[in-house]
Amino acid sequence: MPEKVRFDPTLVGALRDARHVCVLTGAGVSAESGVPTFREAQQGLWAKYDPLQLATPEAFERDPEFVWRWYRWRRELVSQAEPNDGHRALAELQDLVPRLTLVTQNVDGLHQRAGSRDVIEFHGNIFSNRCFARCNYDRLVECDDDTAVPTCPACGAPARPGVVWFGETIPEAALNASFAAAADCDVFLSVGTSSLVYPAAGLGAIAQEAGAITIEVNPNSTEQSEVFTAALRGNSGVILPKLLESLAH
Ligand code: BJW
Repeated sequence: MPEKVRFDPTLVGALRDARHVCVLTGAGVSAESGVPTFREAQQGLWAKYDPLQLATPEAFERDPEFVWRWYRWRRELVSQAEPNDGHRALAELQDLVPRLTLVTQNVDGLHQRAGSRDVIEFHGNIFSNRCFARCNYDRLVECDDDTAVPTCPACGAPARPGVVWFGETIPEAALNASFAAAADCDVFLSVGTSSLVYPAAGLGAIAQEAGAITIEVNPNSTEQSEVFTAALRGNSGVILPKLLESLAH
């Protein structure tokens, strides 16, 4: 990435004049904080496991202890990670436009730690425990008790991480707010997501159909690249701060 980057003036103008910006983020935005993405090479101990086989209710039913070990490893990793320039640029953007809705598929809380407000956590939060028997218990845990499989304090059933697994529905409030924001915004940014997992991957098309300028920020092309008005190729920790800089000129 050269020092001086020139973005298409139409895109910069659209962002500068936007009434409502909607941003969808994925694992790529946390990659520069050292949090591994899903569909790229995984690190260390878990390199030989497919995360997609672990993020399902069936995997939890089969071997809850094993699934908990994976989530505890990730909780530890995320606790030690710090927000990066991409997270910080999005937090800053919130104060530069009249309205910004930030929808994240990430469960790591790094946007909030960077200063973003009212973040919509589409796939939940890794630091919460939820009842696997669906008694509605769902709380952030202040300290992990390290029991192999913790129990729900409300009903005694096994507790699970408070995230959304494959085949599970998205929390209703998060889903409705995200769909409404995508349909209402005039600029939509899709940042660091492979755009493979629905319904989150459908938000860009909703925005596009509603007439928004849609921009993908990703070093690689995705299944949805064609849907977007424009692609900014590069790491979000580099592209987003430069995009913000260009707003000022
Ligand atoms: C960088 C970078 C840098 C790297 N800077 N970028 C319609 C069609 C087909 C299927 C379905 C459909 N509707 C529903 C489905 C089924 C399913 C689905 O989508 N399957 C597909 C795989 C085909 N969806 C569901 O089951 C969802 N539920 C649902 O729809 O309920 C209704 C329903 C129920 C039953 C039947 C049918 C409908 C739930 C999805 C839950 C996803 N959960 C996970 C795990 C969360 C918990 C956890 O963290 O453990 O969410 S899976 C995983 O994927 C995680 C992520 O949020 C999600 C998306 O991944 P993401 O963020 O895009 O990461 P990657 O790794 O894929 O990509 C990283 C990107 O970053 C890459 O592009 C890199 O290039 C880029 N990158 N470095 C910027 N520095």
